[in-house]
Amino acid sequence: MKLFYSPFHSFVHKSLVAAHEAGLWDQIEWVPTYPFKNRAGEDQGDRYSIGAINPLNKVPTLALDDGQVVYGSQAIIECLDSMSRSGTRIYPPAGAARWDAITRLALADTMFELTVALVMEGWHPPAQQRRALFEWIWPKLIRGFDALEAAARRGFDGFDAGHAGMLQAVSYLDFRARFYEAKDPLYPDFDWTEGRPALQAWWEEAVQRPSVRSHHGKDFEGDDSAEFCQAKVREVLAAQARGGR
Ligand SMILES: N[C@@H](CCC(=O)N[C@@H](CS)C(=O)NCC(=O)O)C(=O)O
Repeated sequence: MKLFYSPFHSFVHKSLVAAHEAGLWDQIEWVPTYPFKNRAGEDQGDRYSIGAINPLNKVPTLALDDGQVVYGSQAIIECLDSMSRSGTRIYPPAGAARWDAITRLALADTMFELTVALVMEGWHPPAQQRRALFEWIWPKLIRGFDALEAAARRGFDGFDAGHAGMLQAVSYLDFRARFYEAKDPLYPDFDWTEGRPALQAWWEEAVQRPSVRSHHGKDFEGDDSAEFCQAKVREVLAAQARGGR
């Protein structure tokens, strides 16, 4: 199977965490995809577009060997979890633990997407940035971090899909990841660790997991050309054609 994803390893990717936890790391062909190089005016048009296999043209996107495409990171990690070869499952069975895990996943993933929106807004010159957007998003992020701190204080039992989402969301906003540098008009020096010792302690332990160390902080080595990406899109389309999809 192929995973189309952006190989910036300064933050934790939950789909890579899920693949590693499931013992599927070696079953995956990594296809570097840079969705924002598709923006008009930057780079060369749609060189990395995966719109032919995912109408949203978003990463991550998983393509199974029979051509079935799974997108939406929650769908991807649930799919990987269902194929686990390691015996580890990050989706608990139906019940309180599952509702807690998928609710934390929803929180973390929304925090991640809101941070993506801030990053994109930050690409505009300061005078053109919409202050109202920052004023709308920041209270959600701060309450979100506070909710994660409260959850960490109550304590966690094991490692689940929500934790994978937390690793991604927290690391993406972290100033050390350099995705969101000190240029925010409201919180230029935001440091999520301040006043959140339980979350920080959880983070420091969680990043030691082999599934995180597999990629976090490591440069991607391999072909990340647009030609490679497009060749892999064509392979997915060919598999779909063979299967009558
Ligand atoms: N809901 C999606 C969000 C994924 C997402 O926001 N991906 C971004 C990269 S960080 C993307 O591909 N953006 C390209 C675009 O929106 O055109 C998921 O969880 O998979």
